[in-house]
Formats: sequence, structure tokens, C-alpha cells
Amino acid sequence: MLRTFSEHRIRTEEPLDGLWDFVTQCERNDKHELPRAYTRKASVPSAWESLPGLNDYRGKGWYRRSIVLEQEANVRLVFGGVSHTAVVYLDGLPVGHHYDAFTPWAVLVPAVAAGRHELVVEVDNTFGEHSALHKENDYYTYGGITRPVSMQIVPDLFVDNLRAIPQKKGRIWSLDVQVRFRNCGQRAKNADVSVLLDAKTFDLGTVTIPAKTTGQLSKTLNKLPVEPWSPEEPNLYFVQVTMTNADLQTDDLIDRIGFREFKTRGRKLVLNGRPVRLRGYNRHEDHPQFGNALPLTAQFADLQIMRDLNCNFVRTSHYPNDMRFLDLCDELGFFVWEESHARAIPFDHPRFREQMAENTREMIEWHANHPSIVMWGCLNECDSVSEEGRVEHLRIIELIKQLDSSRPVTFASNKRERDICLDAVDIVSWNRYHGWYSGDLSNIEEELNESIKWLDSPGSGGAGKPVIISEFGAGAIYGCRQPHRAKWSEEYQADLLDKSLEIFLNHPRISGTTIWQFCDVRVTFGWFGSRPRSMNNKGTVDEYRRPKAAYESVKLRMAEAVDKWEHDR
Ligand code: ADA
Repeated sequence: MLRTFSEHRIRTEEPLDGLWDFVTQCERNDKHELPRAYTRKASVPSAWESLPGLNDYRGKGWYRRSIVLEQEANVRLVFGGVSHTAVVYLDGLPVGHHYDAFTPWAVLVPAVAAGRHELVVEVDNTFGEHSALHKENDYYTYGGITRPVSMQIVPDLFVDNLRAIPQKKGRIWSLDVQVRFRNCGQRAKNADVSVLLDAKTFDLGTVTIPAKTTGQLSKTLNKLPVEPWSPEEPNLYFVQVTMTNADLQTDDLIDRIGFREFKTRGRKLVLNGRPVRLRGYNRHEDHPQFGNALPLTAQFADLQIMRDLNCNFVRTSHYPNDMRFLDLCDELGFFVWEESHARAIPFDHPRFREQMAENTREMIEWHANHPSIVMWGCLNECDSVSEEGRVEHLRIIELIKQLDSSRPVTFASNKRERDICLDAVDIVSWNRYHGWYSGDLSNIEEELNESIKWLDSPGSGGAGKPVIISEFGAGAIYGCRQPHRAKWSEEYQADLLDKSLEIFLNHPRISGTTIWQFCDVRVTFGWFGSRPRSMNNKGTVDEYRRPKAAYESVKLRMAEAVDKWEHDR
């Protein structure tokens, strides 16, 4: 399933997870557009790197299965994520295409005849002119249908999207409901629309949509007797939009929300009117056995480890995450910084603008109802020092604000006092590797205070804004124990994290602290091939989630912060 709950009670939905026929380019011996023979099976969802002989395969692969329709129907295929480019064929004809591994997407094929049909998905994880966001990088781009897939049967007029934005006035909550409809039929259609929230039905009125177009209905549901969402009490509510025609329920869409308001107030971050501080990890979707296709239990286990470490915050570095992971964060009460897909990417790639904008749009379109997502990020360590780079930062930040004005926006920068884009963000976020790439552990605080002094001076663009230390850390090879505590030993990593956390968690000007990184992850061989084991080894746990020496000191520092912050509130 795409979520941890069912999104439909009326619409017919069938998961397409399971074994599909599979073949890679190098196993094919034909020149046809689509394979005539498949050499093996692949499990969907999964990364093909988990299959024998494919653990470093970069190329194309084809997945095939059949679907059967008892009667003619409008078929809507929903993909949680395909890494990294997909072309969808039905009975040999292309019906859909998508770029980027990390955002959900849907393909609608109207009026498919009754009977058995061949569904093929061509997947490509190569780098080059066709790919601006996926490139050689300090994480691995896996290949495959790496997140769940479902097939839905939709009526001509169906619910295409639901946005539900909580609004707080004093202690009173209301909900701005925006529903988008799509008519894929040949004639105009209408329906009566209602919303069910916490066992109460609200009438949204009647919608009439001309053939082959979309339309929207909006309504504010006022004075709702609801309990707010917070990490301590992550209260969640299902919202079900239902369409009815002549007393027949024709379609529905269910999402799950939390009533919370997250804002900046001067130098503070504020949840439901109370200052909060964030402490946690940067987490890649990566696992030695599953690649980026972690099953739900593994995603849950990662959050349980972060909870054991007394964390309340996770950054989805550097791309939108699996919707099930975000569902878990909603349920467990984690704050999430979600960001569109970028890690130190050049802006001069011919496809950058279109792919970056589409990825950002899809992230917000599909994920905006998650209460755990409290801020949007973008453009990690990209060019925020040149005028050209500023144009791109303003473009993406303005797009985010157009699509969702309810959340603060940030980007993680390593440009220090050279940054010229801090005026565009609500929260200033710094990646600082003091004691690893430069400096030592003796003057972390002095260096930080120098940066804060610059930030709060006129002209920086960030004066008076909340500050998050979005990345800091050190590499440690699991099992490398050294009494002389040299770099790459677990001891040095523990010392650096302990010293850094002691400063960042207690500094009055720092509102958030995210360690780089949760676990060791695979990196793309090449520029990062020099990394030991071709891995980024800065995890507090290794890739098998085995704790390094830093684990206990991080856990203690985070616990101290909980006590101190509670006292300060
Ligand atoms: C950067 C980058 C991370 C990672 C880190 C490191 O801050 O944002 O993705 O590459 O450096 O480990 O050096």
C-alpha cells in the first residue's frame, strides 16, 4: 500500500505490489522497443540492486505484469516512486512518463476495454543530459520500482486532490478544505460533494465539471471541536471527501491530518503558540539489503532508534520521502523538514529548471496534508552566492510559497558569510563541519558566534530569523576503535558530536540541530569514490543500524536538552 491507511472506501483500488516479470538491458538480445522475453522475476517495490548480479547496475530495466478488467473502465495507476525515470506502456502503447525517484505520480488511461492487458514499466537510473537531479553524488541513485504501486478504477468525474489546511484563531480550530476534481469523460458531469471529519458530515455543495477538464471546490469548516497535533499528543483525524450522484456514492478520497500551526516568531520556532526547539537527524532512504526501497518495518525501526536517541526531528535529506515514512512521523509525533530533490547540483544543466520545479510541485501536491512536515526545504548546498544562483533560489522559494503559504521555507547552506539568499528564507539553516573538514574541537562555539554576529548584522538578509544547524558530524568506520581518538575512529566521532551538541543544543540563538547523519549510506562511485567503503560513514549507526560509540553520548545530550528545554518553556 502507498500509505499506512486506506485512501478509499468507495473507489476501487488494488495494490500491484508483488512479483513482476523483469529483464535488464544487458540481458536482452532483441532490438524491439519492449522486451519479447523476460529473464527473471522482481519484487515490487524493491531496488534491483538487491538482486544477484545487479548490485551496481546502472542502466534500464523492464517490469511486466498483466491487469484484468471485468468491464470497460478508467484506469488510474499510482506510483509511490520509481527510480529514477519511468515510461509506462499499456498493451505496448506509451501512456505515461515520470522523472525523479522521490515523488509520487499517477497515470490515467480512460476507457480501457474489459479483458486482460499487458502493463510494462521501463525504468532508467542512468546519469547524463536527461537527468539534472539524479547524478553522481554523496548518496546512491538506485534503480527500480522502489515504492508501492496501486491500480484504481475511477468514474469519469473523480476526486483528483485534497488539500486540508488547519487554521488556528486563539484556541479555535478551522479547516480550509480545497478539493480538485477531474472529468476524463466525453460529457460534462456533476456531483454532490461532502466531507466527513470526525464522524461529522459537512456539505460542500454541487460541482459541475465540463468534459476533459478539472475544477475545484473550497470551503472552510469552522469551530471544529478537535484536539491539536503535537509530538507529545499527535492527534490525527481522517478527512473523507465523497461524491454522490442520484443518491449513489460514486467516488471518494481519504487523507489524514493533524491540527497544528507551525510558525516562526522572531528568532523562535513556534508550535500552536508555544516555542519549540528541534533536535534530530538527517536521514537518507538507504539500506544495504533494500537500497532506497525500505519496507515499512525498516522505516519504523529507524524512527524508533531516533526516538531512543531522544530526538523529535528528522530532515529528509535530500529529497521527498516515502509517504509511509511521513505517515509514521505523523503518528509518532516527529517534526519533519522535507525538501525537494537537490544536493549541490549545478544550475546550468539543461533540464534543471523544469525538473527542479516539477519535483518541488509534486512534493507539495502529494505531501502537504502531513502535520509532521513543519517546513519545506530546497537546494541543499547549491549556488547561493552568485546573482545567477540567487535567481534560481528565489524561483524555487517563491514556487514553494505559492503552493503552500502555511509553512516556513529554508535551504541548507554551506556558504557561510558569502550567502546572498538569506533574505528569501524564513529560517536560516547552516551546514557546518567544524572539526571534520576544517578546524578542530577547540573553537566550535567561537566560530559559530562569529557567524551569528554576521547574521544578525544589517545586510546578511537573515538578521533576527531562527537558525538551524542543519548538518554537522564526522565520519567513523564501525568497529574502528582507537585510544588516540584519530579521525575515522568511533571515539573521534563521539567527541565531535558530544562537543557540538553541548554547544548547539544549549545556544540561545539555535532553534534546531540535525546531526549528519542517521546511518552510513552508500554513495555513487566516482567523485565520492574516495570515501572509505564507497560509503558516507558519518552515521551514528552504521548501515546495518549497529550503534557506534557516539550513540550513547548523543542519547545523553539529547535527553539533557529535553529536560533543559522543558524547564525553559
Ligand atoms: C554536505 C551534504 C551532505 C553530505 C555531507 C558530508 O553537507 O549536504 O549530503 O555530503 O556534506 O558528508 O560531507
